[in-house]
Amino acid sequence: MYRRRFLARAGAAGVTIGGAATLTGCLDEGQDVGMTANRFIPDELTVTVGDTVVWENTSTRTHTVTAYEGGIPDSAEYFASGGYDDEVTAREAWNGAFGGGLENGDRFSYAFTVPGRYDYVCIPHEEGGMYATVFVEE
Ligand SMILES: [Cu+2]
Repeated sequence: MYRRRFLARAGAAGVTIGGAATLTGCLDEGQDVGMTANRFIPDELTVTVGDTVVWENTSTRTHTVTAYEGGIPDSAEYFASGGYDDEVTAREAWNGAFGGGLENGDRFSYAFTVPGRYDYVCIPHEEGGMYATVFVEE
């Protein structure tokens, strides 16, 4: 259900999902989600269980990919750039020494093994609305 809706919208935006996602002028092969100064591109992505999503910082600002602990399925393993085990630790690390920060060209990946909805955020740009969602289908 999500996939169809996403693809319909993605088509308009020029995004192709399927092994390698591309967004002209932003994403290169092998990346699924890129980043502008204050956005994840695309901000909604639908994948299948078992898929690995690759984020790449395609901007010149430092960003994080940090899952909302209450925004992922209960049985899913927590994820955050920097490899932190939970959201509190990820936020403390960022606030303390920019832990988990992705610089231009840095990548972060996560293999989705549990279906459901995953909401995540960029800690330094949360107030600017830099958060996004991955939908994982069976
Ligand atoms: Cu950011």
